[in-house]
Amino acid sequence: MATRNLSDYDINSVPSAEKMKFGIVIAEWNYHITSAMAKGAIETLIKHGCKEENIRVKHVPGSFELTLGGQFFAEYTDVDAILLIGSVIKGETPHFDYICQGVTQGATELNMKYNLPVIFGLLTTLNEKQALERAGGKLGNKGDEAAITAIKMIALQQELEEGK
Ligand code: RBF
Repeated sequence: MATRNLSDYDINSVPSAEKMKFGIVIAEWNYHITSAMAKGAIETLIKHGCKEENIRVKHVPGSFELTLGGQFFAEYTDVDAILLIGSVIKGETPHFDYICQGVTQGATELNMKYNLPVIFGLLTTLNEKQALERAGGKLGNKGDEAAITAIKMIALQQELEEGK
């Protein structure tokens, strides 16, 4: 099966992000990868109308800390969505599985607990090459995908809140 390019989307299907506020949590592990993902996410949000001052960026040490970083955003700020950006690369120990499982579970719980879009921008790859390919390389940028997902989920929430 061909892998989808993460930066390909129907531009007309994306609502305006002009009035939306975003929090981005970036893991410092594999920072050459996560910073490229965050750059993609920020550029995509701005491309769709988001104002720079409505994007707040914070860092956490590793992907395992993304969940709590996201919770801090949900508790202490008025953002409309939170993007969790991390890159976990499989090593020789089972650490990979525990971290991926922890973040997946954690992100899901934040979505439910706060009724807020918390976007899973986590690359879980077998090696660095696969991660680079998905962080602005030949398979696009998962940061772009996370940004588009955040905009769409906020728009969906607002639509239903307004009874549409
Ligand atoms: N954090 C990541 O974001 N990506 C990784 O690939 C990653 N690999 C790790 C491998 C090992 C053996 C350890 C001990 C930690 C790793 N972490 C990684 C850091 C982890 O997410 C977390 O920051 C630390 O375990 C401290 O809670």
